[in-house]
Amino acid sequence: MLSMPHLNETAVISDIDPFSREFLADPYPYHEQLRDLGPVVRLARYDVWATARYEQVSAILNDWQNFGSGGGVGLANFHTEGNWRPPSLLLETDPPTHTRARTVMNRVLLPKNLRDLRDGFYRDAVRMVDRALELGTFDAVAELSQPYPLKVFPDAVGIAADERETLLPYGNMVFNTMGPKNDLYQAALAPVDKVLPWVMQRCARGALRPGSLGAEVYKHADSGDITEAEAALLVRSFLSAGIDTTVHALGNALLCFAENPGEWQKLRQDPSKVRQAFDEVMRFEPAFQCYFRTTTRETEFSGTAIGSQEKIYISIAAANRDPRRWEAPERFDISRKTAGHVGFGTGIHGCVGQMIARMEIEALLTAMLERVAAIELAGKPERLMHNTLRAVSKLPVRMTRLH
Ligand code: OVM
Repeated sequence: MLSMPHLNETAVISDIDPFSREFLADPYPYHEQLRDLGPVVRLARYDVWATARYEQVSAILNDWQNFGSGGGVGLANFHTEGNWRPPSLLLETDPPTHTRARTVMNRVLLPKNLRDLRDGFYRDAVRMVDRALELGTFDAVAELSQPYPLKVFPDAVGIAADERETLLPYGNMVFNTMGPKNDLYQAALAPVDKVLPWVMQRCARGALRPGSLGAEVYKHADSGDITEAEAALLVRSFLSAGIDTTVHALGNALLCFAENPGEWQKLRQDPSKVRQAFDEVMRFEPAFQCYFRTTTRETEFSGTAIGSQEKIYISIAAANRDPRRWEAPERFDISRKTAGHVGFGTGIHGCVGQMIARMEIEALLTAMLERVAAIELAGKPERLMHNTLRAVSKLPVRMTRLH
């Protein structure tokens, strides 16, 4: 099979550039083109494979044996070129190394370790929502979607309160450098010499509050499950994966409700649907839109022969709006059945932090549901230009307080 060259005659070559300004500004028409070109497409611009259909995206994410993460989950192949940081022990590894790291993180993030965080998350949410409501009209990114996760999540991880804003250029670096070495990549990487040492200092055992999630990771170093250096890397994964994702998921949630006021009213009528509503945000507008896998060997995929050590671009956002899978995918509808969306990924690398992310977003939305009668846009939202994240950088809104 693998040596049959005719297999590749069916693979469509496209000149779509998923990291061009035009694509990033409005990806959805391009997603449709990519999906319609075929189950797997060759991107001429980067000489990589791409898939945008739900069936293929979920198949690849559930096949770590053929589609590995050890080569990194960006465009660059770590096996042939270096990277600006030591690889993540979690994101950028395959079994058995991944399994060992994931088992530790699964234990640290067990519901019993997260339960006690809920009240604090809710108190901070109430405080920030009340402050925003006093403003009435405000930038929801500056007042809510940035400061809220930046307060509650690092508190939970256990790092000191000073200089936390450094986590924003760090996250920007982590996610933008998954793209090609364009201007977005270069600008994000510029502060690396200042930012990366700061992050690693904050991951040290002695820098973490006793009883925190970070300290829990180090307990697994004490028991010999992982080394001290591996514990630091796993704490780094919290700081890498836990800020931008939640900041932008919250921004996207607020944008969805500001643009679909009827859905906010629907949710107000039944606030117990808040979890379901957030899943629809994650389907409709996943913050982490795309990433890559690297083939570990020659493989046949959807009728196309793919060589070993080849990169494949995976569009989460396109899969989540594939009309082959979803009814009226362009409609933001908090009542729909969202099960199966890939906004948190799927398979062995599926988001390990989703419980804590959900707790954060649900606490903030719940505080809002108790206080906010209506949300409306008070100006034009500004889009963040970013290689892999879809988000707003500015979201002018007016929120009306419930009496
Ligand atoms: C990590 C990491 C970084 C970015 C994202 C992510 C979505 C993990 O360093 O482990 O998961």
